[in-house]
Amino acid sequence: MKAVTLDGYVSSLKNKRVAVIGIGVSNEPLIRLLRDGGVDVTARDREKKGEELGVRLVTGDGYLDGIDEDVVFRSPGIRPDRIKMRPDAVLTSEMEAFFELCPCPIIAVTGSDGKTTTSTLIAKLLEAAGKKVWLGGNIGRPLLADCDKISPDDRAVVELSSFQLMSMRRSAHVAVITNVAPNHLDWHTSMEEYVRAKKNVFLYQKPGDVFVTNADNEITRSFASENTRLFSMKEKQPRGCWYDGESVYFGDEEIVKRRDILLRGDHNVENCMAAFAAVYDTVGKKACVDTARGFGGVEHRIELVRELRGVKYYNDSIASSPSRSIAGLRSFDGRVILIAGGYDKHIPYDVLGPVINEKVKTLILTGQTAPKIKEAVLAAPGEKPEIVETEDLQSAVLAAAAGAEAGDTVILSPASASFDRFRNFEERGNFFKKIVSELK
Ligand code: UMA
Repeated sequence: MKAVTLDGYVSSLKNKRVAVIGIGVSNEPLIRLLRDGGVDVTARDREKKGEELGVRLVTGDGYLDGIDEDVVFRSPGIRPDRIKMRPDAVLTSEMEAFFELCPCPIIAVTGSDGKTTTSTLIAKLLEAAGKKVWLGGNIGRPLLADCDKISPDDRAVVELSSFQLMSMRRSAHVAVITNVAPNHLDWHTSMEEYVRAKKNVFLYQKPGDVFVTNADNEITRSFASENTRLFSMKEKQPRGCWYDGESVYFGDEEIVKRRDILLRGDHNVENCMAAFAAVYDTVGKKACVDTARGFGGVEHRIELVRELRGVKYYNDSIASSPSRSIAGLRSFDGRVILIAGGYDKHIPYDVLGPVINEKVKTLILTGQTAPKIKEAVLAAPGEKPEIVETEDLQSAVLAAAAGAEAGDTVILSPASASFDRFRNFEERGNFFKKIVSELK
């Protein structure tokens, strides 16, 4: 048991003045918790918001001015170096407090790609082995306010972003880094800073803790020490997970055949290996096999929506950039019917052209980027798909369904953001699923 309970922690802040910067998903429950615990809280945000919270507010321009509180909680999206506070004040965050207070072992997953799928897989594996699991973090659910409901025998699985990790000085009991590639370089000052943030997930581990990472990724491989559990698509790992082209192994033991993994694509074999390597000793082979067979994926990520008259419909609404759609298309063997197009972020589409020509037999376009995608396809070498231009997503789905035959795959993988017509990729994915479910 941890010495400090949630109540004890909140009480310890009662004789202090606390600032919470950023009134968003992570911090709202924190603000309520502190408020209800009688702590003197000021909430700050660049936007005018938070009136309903009933705490002192500093919002709009100047929200970062005059921070003289004793303890300052930072939202993930706000860089620590933008917060000018007293030298003796403490800078922390909802996630850092969670690491301090969580009474059960924490399994943390970070990486540039695959975090959400890997965290979800780990949660499913632990559940399959009978554990009560608390899944949260960057995946969208803050867990601090739940600390008093968590028992020492449970497991917390948290997805962590580099924004959260940047200021962390505690590591997880089991830390997983799926891979590292350039990302968020508009927020981090350099690639080096981004990499350094990621390393915090294992840097402060204690003896007996476990670190899992990708042997095939040059950057993460350089983090490995003797005890690291590596996973690899390419070479045998005596103390980790590996793939021989047919099956996934943990050391010498075969865990599951590729054809029994329901998730599609090599990147998902990697995600499975990362998850197995993290918890194989706790969950055993059966939980791995059952989870691989039963887990169809996280919503909106190459998610199988329905099979109708032999046609499979997949929702890959998360794919808001060409690279993400390329990964989606590559995960299918044959040529598919692709629905693409959306909000124009002014990114180049030329990389997508050759992959569409290789993997797509009918291309159904809709949205602002439709002309750019068409241009990229026409300019690229290879056999061109049939191109159909439609008014909106609904007509795109109907056109796809009308042209599809048994054995075909229809996938929404827009290679574009959703903001031309939807609030976010979830709303777009849900709309797609609704139309697909209504097909007669
Ligand atoms: N804000 C400011 N100034 C800033 C930035 C933000 O005042 O410079 C304010 C915003 O107006 C907002 C509040 O801070 O009202 C909180 O915003 P936030 O974006 O920092 O964070 P949360 O709403 O708490 O959401 C965060 C994660 N967002 C970011 O890291 C940007 C969520 O991940 C996460 O689900 C949530 O915590 C869970 O607790 C989202 C994300 O995009 C999905 N993550 C990035 C990614 O996965 O690539 C890192």
